[in-house]
Amino acid sequence: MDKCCNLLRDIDISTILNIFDNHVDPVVITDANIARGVKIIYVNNAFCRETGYKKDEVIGKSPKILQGEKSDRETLRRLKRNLKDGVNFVGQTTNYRKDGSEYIVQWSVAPLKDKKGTTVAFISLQKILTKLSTTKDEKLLLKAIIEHAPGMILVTDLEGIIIYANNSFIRNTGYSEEELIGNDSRLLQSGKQSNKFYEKMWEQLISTGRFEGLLINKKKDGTLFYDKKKITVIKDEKGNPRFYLAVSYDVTKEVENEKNLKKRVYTDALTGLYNREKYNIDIKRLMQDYREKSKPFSIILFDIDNFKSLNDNLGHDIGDFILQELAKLISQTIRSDDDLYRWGGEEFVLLVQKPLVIAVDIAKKLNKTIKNHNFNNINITASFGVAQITEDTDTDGLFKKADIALYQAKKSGRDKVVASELE
Ligand code: GH3
Ligand code: MG
Ligand code: MG
Repeated sequence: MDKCCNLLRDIDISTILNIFDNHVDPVVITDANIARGVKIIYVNNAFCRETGYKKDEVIGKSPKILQGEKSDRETLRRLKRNLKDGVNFVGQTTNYRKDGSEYIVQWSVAPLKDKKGTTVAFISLQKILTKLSTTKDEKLLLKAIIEHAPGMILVTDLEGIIIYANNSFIRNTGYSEEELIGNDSRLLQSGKQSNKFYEKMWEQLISTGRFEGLLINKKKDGTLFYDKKKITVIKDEKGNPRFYLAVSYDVTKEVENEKNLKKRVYTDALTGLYNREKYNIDIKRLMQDYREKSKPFSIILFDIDNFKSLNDNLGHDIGDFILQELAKLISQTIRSDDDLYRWGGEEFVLLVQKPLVIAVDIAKKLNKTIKNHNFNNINITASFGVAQITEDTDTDGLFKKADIALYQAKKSGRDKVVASELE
């Protein structure tokens, strides 16, 4: 024994118990009668606070009263073995409070010996682990997580009647809890998505138990928002569907940004018309429709006549004005299902889902419209080349045909429409 322990030898045990009484963590002392089964001879105040037992309810009882279904048998066996062998034990398991609720305890148990070296008691220093240890805590925490989650959470019954909405949902939609609970979740529908969309959503939910998609929903004040939603069916223990859980995010900003970006990518900055990138996408789609459904379409390519000299004589700004004014004029003249593109410089393309004869008529009308328009006391003309898609042409071949026709219009005096022959 070292000097330090010599000093401790004469210490009065009751002063140690006094220290334990006020210790923050539970302390339990049992007798050492392993053969009969050890009995509790001391518990401190922290033990009573944590377990709900009063001191006289546990003194003289077996520590087994703290154990239950989830107490780990193997840990308990190891504890018993260690105590028998007079060896310290460290371990953890589930224990039960007086009210039956669970907690996880970590013990460090050591034999307490008398001066002769005989084990007279076991002292167990305990720590309650701050883990979710009771169903009560669990419920409380889960409730808080759901209520304060950044995403919108909505629970409905199988008919779509709202039975729960979290804070984020309430805040974002502007509805109060009272207005939502018991109401049909369809009150959020904006009317911007077809019945078919919702039918498909329900169909998928019922057949797969899941749905993921972008909904356009409506807030209480009428504002529409993009609602990126994941819906899952919640089933009971028997596997029967009970509720729908919808978790969603308002992604309006992201969707608008993407739209603006797309718009910028596909729009010509000067005229606001579609650009060549958009043309390349659209012509592919028309080509596919033509191949699959034999829907004919034509291309009208037109180019302002003598624009260089107009620019040179009147200045670039006037040239820009003419281009913008022309874009406006043609956009107003054409039908909404025909698309106009600025191909580059003073060249434009019009895609019409019509056969050549009609396309030629449209081109002639545009030719006249441009010639008769007053561009701030400036008059201009344009030349047109028209071609229709045929079995043996691809998109490049089609454009080339229109370009050749346009070239012929220029060569034969400008201000006219030339159609590429249909082979
Ligand atoms: P043609 O009748 O044969 O088409 O003759 P053109 O002078 O119209 O054709 P050319 O290709 O020789 O000249 C096109 C001119 O278009 C050259 C350029 O000054 C002008 N241009 C091209 N893009 C712009 C633009 O964005 N703004 C302005 N102001 N002018 C442009
Ligand atoms: Mg020109
Ligand atoms: Mg040109």
